[in-house]
Amino acid sequence: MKKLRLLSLIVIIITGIFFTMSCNSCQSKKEIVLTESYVIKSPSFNADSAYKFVERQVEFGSRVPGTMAHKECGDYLVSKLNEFGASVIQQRANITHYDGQNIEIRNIIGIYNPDAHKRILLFAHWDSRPFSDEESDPATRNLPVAGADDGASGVGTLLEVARQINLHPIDLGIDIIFFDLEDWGQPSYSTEWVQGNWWCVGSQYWSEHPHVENYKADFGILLDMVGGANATFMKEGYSLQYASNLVDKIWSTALKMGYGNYFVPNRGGYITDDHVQVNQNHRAPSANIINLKSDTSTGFAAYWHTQKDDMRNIDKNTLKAVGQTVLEVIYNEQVD
Ligand code: AHN
Ligand code: ZN
Repeated sequence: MKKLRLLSLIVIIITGIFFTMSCNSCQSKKEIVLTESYVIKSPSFNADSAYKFVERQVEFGSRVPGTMAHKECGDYLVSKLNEFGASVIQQRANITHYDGQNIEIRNIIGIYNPDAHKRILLFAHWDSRPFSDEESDPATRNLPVAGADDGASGVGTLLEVARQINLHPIDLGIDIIFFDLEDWGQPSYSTEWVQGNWWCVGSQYWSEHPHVENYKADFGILLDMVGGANATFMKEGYSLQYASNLVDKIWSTALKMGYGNYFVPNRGGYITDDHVQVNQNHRAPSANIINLKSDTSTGFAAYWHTQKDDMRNIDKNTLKAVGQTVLEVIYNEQVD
């Protein structure tokens, strides 16, 4: 915090010098050029650290519920949240999926300042999709995705946020939830469609059975596919419908910090994602930061739900833009 204040002071002094200099010249030109300088309040988000958290998850293998990789990665996420000073609650439940299969879900929740009234909810899904149904080759489309971007990027970013919160404590309540079973919706090549909500099952379960009775947060932020190079975070439909002020806050914060090339002003479509049930069950007005594309047939990055969603697509600059924006939004909130 001391370093941060010193940095802020230096920025203010430099700005002051600049103003004094520009005013000398403005007397002759008779105009004042106001340069906007934004002083960052949050600790620095370390993208190298976040990248390693993404990589570590991918190393376990596809985190498909029911597999060893899923179990081991879940244990890893619990241990990291503990290491970063959060109290951890795990939520387990059995659900029946569209094919009649019984699946155990495991939502992992890290809590800071459990008694604080003002709370922010941060979430991402940690499971991987069991098929690569956007592959055209029938030989590969039944293989699970590596899920570097689709899953691991959001979780890795939030682990780095947790690490920073531990290093720079705040008074706000923060709840970080890693939702399970987001990505086992029926494959796009299905011929029989079973009626039901098969996407976002972990968040659906939590929204109906929160870890704390009558749980509510002041707002929530979902990170989904936040690691791709040149990602474009369009303003997603449900986010604007349920949490337009929050969308403004996030996007304007990103813009002020120079991340306007990622947080674009475009309006995106309505995406069925973990924030929908959180919003509908009034747990928190929530926005989705998700990489949306207008030049692909799916509306997502070209590698989405294919065998190509691996570490080669993960770009530290994107992780930095998202992580620093989330931290800045958090550290600008005041406890009232
Ligand atoms: C659908 O395409 C229905 N939902 C996108 C949500 C998602 C899938 N995010 C990651 N994988
Ligand atoms: Zn997916």
